[in-house]
Amino acid sequence: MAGEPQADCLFCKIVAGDVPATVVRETETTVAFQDINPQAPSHVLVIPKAHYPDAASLAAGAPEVAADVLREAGAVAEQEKVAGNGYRVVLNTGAGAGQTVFHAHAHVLGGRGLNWPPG
Ligand code: D5M
Repeated sequence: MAGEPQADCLFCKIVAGDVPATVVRETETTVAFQDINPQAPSHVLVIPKAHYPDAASLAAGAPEVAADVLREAGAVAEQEKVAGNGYRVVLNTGAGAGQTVFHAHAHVLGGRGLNWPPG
């Protein structure tokens, strides 16, 4: 069922505490933790605790939680002290766009200049 934990999902295992992560923030509906392969001096992932495969399905199935994820992305940027110089929130959607973990997540990147267009 939409939103239910998936046994084979890495990020569901992080939510459950079965895989370790460096958690920097947590709310009733979200968890934010350090990306294991950082692409910027500050690189944090914000995920919904509920399982949705990508941001679009999250927004369709639980729009209030999608809003929580975006709100937390901003809170992470403030907490990481990267908000002042600008930061980027990335929602890779689909393998062709670089999505490798099919549990919705927002990358929050900052602490360096970020080029446009992205690669
Ligand atoms: O982003 C998936 C991201 O998830 C990618 O930047 C690496 C990160 N990742 C993968 N495994 C872990 C663990 N165990 N802890 C923390 N971060 C992790 P995507 O947009 O799907 O390419």
